[in-house]
Amino acid sequence: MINRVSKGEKGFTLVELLVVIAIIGILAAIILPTVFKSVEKSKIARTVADLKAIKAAALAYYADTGCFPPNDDNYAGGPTGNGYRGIDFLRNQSNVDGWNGPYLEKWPEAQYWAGNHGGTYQWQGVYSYGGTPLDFNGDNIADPCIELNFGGSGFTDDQIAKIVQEIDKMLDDGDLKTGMFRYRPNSNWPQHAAYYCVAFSQ
Ligand SMILES: [Ca+2]
Ligand SMILES: [Ca+2]
Ligand SMILES: [Ca+2]
Repeated sequence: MINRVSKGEKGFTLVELLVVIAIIGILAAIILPTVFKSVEKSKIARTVADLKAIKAAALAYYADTGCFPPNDDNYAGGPTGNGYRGIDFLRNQSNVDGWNGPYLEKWPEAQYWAGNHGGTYQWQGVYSYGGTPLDFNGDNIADPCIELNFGGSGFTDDQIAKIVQEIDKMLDDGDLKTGMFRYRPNSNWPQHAAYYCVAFSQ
């Protein structure tokens, strides 16, 4: 009575279960990286769109005023700190003749890289780091650029390099040492930041 149903007629054997579990594992291993990859891709596409929008705004600012906005690090120590990111695009903070903005609806947030800080976009302007100009056309004169700052993002240098490599492929020439988008083309450039040139200084 008790063992009326013989083995194999009902339910799964242990071997069958193990096979199913193994197949699920293999499928997950195939699908999950694809999902992560598409999430990464959308973040990168968003970053590329943000950088292009800031570039267009900087060129519009230049067309009106004949100069590029000053480095917004000038304001970083101000009372509202990060609230000053890209401030000259939003209001005429520097009291420049011809200013006819706002040139952006709001300054884009780069918060989506990571949970807490995730880095920021900063308007770097025409800038030299300790005597090393952020120069993109080899004339040793700094060119106006946007900083993609990964400080506080929690990423390792390797992870940052991977992300900016993907951005470079979509935005520029795919080479981090050349073109309009660069990440540490030599050791004199700062760590934790990549730069997108918006124009060459005349
Ligand atoms: Ca900066
Ligand atoms: Ca230059
Ligand atoms: Ca490049």
